[in-house]
Amino acid sequence: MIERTLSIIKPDAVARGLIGEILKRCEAAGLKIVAAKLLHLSAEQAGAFYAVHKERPFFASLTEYMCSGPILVSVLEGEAAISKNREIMGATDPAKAAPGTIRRDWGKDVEKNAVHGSDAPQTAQWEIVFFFKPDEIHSR
Ligand code: IDP
Ligand code: MG
Repeated sequence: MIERTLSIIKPDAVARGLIGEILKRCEAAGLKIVAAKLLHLSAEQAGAFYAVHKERPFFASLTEYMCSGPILVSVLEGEAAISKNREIMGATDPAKAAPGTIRRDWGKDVEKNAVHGSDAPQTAQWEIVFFFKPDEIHSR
């Protein structure tokens, strides 16, 4: 089934000049970039995006990190896009991520792990709407 998923290249990866390398992996996996923009989140926006984690001990540090610099948010579209993107991202902790995954190659630690990807159809839908208006998404 053709799906859409939300991808974020996080501040540490943008700062290290990895936008091109990471998007190349997405395209190589058959995921089309149907929307994209560079944003610098406010603390309020980062908190709202990660609201599901607000009781976790790492919430304050995570939201501070996510607004520490610009991020690249994009919508990826393709066959099983949600699980395919999670697959090329690798496990949350780069040290536990499979060889050849984005997080294994470029994540610094369990927090600064280079990328975000939606984890299910419902979250993908919510996360895409969080960042994009319908007319900013261009299927092709
Ligand atoms: P995911 O990004 O692989 O879906 P989640 O459990 O949804 O992982 O966590 C969201 C984000 O919170 C992670 O990508 C990472 O940046 C951060 N995070 C998760 N677990 C930890 C932790 O144990 N310490 C610090 N940050 C964490
Ligand atoms: Mg998650």
